[in-house]
Amino acid sequence: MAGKGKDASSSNTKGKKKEVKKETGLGLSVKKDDNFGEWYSEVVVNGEMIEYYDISGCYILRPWAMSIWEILQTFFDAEIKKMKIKNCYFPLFVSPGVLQKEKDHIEGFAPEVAWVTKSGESELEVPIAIRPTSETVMYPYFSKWIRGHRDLPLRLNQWCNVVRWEFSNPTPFIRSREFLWQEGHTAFMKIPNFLLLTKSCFISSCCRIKECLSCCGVKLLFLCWLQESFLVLEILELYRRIYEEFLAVPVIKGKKSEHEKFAGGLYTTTVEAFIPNTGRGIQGATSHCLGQNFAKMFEINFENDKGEKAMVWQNSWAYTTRTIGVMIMVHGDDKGLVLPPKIASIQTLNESGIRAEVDSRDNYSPGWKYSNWEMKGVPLRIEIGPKDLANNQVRAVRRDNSAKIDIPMANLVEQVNDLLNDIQKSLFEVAKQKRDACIHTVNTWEEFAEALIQKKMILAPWCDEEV
Ligand code: 87F
Repeated sequence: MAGKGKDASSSNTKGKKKEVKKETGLGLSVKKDDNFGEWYSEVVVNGEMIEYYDISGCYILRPWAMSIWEILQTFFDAEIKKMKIKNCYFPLFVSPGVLQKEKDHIEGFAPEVAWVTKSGESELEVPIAIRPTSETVMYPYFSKWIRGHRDLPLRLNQWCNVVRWEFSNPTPFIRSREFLWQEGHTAFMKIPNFLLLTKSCFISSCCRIKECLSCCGVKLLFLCWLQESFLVLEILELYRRIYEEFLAVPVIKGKKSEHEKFAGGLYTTTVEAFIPNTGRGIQGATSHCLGQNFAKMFEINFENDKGEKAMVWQNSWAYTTRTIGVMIMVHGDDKGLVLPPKIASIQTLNESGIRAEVDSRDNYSPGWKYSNWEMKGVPLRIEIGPKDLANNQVRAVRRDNSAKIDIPMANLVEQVNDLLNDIQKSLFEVAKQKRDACIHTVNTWEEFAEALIQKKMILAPWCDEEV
């Protein structure tokens, strides 16, 4: 191949690196452990995930990022459909009237609500809000659509964008003013527990719920919350799978404290990740049991099978494009992105179902191309040189640990599949070891403060009571 590009991978000295960066746009100017914030900004841009935009806190998601979102979306969408959850789409705009209905819980959030006040040159008679979340948009229609117990359960989901005008330090994927998410909203009638327990399908599910709840520290409420928790925890398990099975990021399932829960609900469950470089935990996704709070506000009532008026119970749950940012922060290295095979849009060997792309650009040298794909985090690179051809083999190079493996052509599909599975597993294990090495158990306030300074993830006794 005729190459006019420079081989960035072979330039180690500082001077040379700069030269390469100027000439090719390749290479990062900072190391992950030296300046994490700067490293992250460079990785998302040079890895072609993000382009900065001229409105602060808003970012362009380039195809490389969007394809990851689509893979997560395909998985989650199929799973929720199995749970009889249906997709819908509600408008982006909220009238001030309904927003006001929810004023108690929205009070703390009000500064983040963005408003449209003008069309062209004329002021709108009534300004309209842009959804920061869709409770107020959807629940008036839940109230209209739910009449009798036969209308229940109502299980809806929407894939959309929301806008929250954040003022703290915006960060691509992690904290942006507009982001993509799915938001699920369900309404159901609460069946007395003895009825549930006579159904074998629920009995077998109990075991799973019990497990999850004990890890969240909720025990006493187990029986009476059984039914409301069921979907909440099923969704939470899907969120765990998104992080652990797709993004290879270990998470901890848990229940938020009273202080941190969604104020509009009864309790909030969460998957929490940890970023070793910052020593901070980060909320991965939440699944809420709303109880009857919104049903009261929006009068979501129905006639039960005895002809009596009753009020629905509700759940809501969401995960966002933040998932991608967490994955980048956990796996990325000094060469750029490191993408787990399951979410990488380019794997190898399309025909056998492996996502692959041939880089046949003849205006770049092989070395330039290696660095380029390393920056973009492709899990496995396959090189075929004249020697390889003569020996009827190819050379595979792993992105995660740089290992080089020669593969006979005859075993290509099988070995590549094995390698991709191994990379996926190994990324998770390495991330988990790193995370676990940061977990510190403390019993006193002094130990707590010290562990915090050392950027540890703290395991401490917790009663969730104010003293
Ligand atoms: C910002 C502005 C206005 C979060 C906000 O988690 C309102 C809100 O209600 C707001 N930021 N929230 C809480 C969202 C709760 C809930 N909504 C449905 C979810 C899951 C999906």
